[in-house]
Amino acid sequence: MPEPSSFLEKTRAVLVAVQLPGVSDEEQTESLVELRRLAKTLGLQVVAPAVVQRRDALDPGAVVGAGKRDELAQIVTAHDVDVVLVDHEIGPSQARNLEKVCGGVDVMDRTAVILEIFRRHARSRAAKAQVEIVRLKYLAPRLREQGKGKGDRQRGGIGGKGAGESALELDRRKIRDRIAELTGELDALDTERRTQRARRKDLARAALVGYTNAGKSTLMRALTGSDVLVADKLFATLDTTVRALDPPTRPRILVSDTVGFIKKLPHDLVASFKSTLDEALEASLLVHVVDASDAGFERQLHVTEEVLAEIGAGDVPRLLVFNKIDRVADAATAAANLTARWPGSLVVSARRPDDVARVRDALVAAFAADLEERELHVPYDQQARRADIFAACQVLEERYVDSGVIFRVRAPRGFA
Ligand SMILES: Nc1nc2c(ncn2[C@@H]2O[C@H](COP(=O)(O)OP(=O)(O)OP(=O)(O)O)[C@@H](O)[C@H]2O)c(=O)[nH]1
Ligand SMILES: [Mg+2]
Repeated sequence: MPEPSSFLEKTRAVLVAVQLPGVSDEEQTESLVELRRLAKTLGLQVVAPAVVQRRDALDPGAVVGAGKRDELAQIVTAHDVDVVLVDHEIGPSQARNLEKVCGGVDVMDRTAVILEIFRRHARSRAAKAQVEIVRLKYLAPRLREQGKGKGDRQRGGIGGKGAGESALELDRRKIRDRIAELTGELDALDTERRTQRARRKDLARAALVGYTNAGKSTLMRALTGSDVLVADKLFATLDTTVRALDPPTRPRILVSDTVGFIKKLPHDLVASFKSTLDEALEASLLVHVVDASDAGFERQLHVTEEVLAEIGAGDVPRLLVFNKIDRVADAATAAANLTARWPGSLVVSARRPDDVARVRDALVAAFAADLEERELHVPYDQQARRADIFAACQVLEERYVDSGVIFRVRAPRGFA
């Protein structure tokens, strides 16, 4: 399989899927709608109807069978297709086979599509390094000798970095060296991040999590007055951003915006984003945002829950927020059904200030319930602690005694 960067100048795509047993027609359709949106996020135009084949299993050799092979070859020629997108992760030989069937045009699997989006959207050094590591691991077994197929022209470099090396110039040993170098870079960044996180340890923290495009960043903006990126793209956000609720609350509540999830998320990618998501894992409340206007929202909700469990956040308390209700027909009935089915959830539009205020109130209430009344004694020579107390607690009373100040507070559980 050629390296994803070589698709940058291609625009005309066709989708291929193998419908396996246990996958309903509805689910198959949703999956293809999603792949189409992934393609659109990359600037690819899907020019023909998808080719869907029912099979008992994904064949390790040929992805499509004899009949569909001709159909696909015809579509590729008739629509002048540049790239075939497969709705599964496929191996190098499957890809080569499919390329042959399609007269040499490039083949890109779901993982490659997602990796390319991540590569383009990565902004911070950490995100760039994480994505590059996963890409290198993905590419290593797929490297081919030069000049074998249409997709092997040397363009773009791994990770789009200025090094000017293409995947083909880098042999596997060089790839290993580069991965080691990037891992070292990440470790250094991690130390930095840990220090920052330690400083926030005692504060009330909530994290916005959910399927990609659910509206996490939109809600983040509305809740905190920050200017995080909002875009009708999949995986617009790759970095975790942390901001306090604004207008401020006592105690201060920090909210983090995080990378979105998607089904069939490559495993390495999940692992690499674990460090980014650690931020979220330390939160005492996860605000799970769901796009209620998406036909597949229920499946998306489950995928998110599965990934959360996978990264070790299965037990963190949740606030379930169904978003984009403004886009749902007969919103009142839909909202009633959602709250009946998921008691304690909120149904909102992140675009409506009143709804955002309800989310805010729910956050404040969740943390208030978690506060315990205590007395803290702070000696006069440790008055620097005063700012920490005011940031993290509701201060009910301040008494001056000989040895220092006694604060009667409502503090988050475990506040030191
Ligand atoms: N109609 C409507 N659109 C919304 C709402 N919330 C978000 N959107 C739109 O949905 C798209 C995705 O919103 P984001 O906030 O970027 O979604 P996200 O969950 O951060 O997505 P990723 O960062 O890609 O995971 C944008 O075009 C938003 O304007 C809403 O309540 N109603
Ligand atoms: Mg976002």
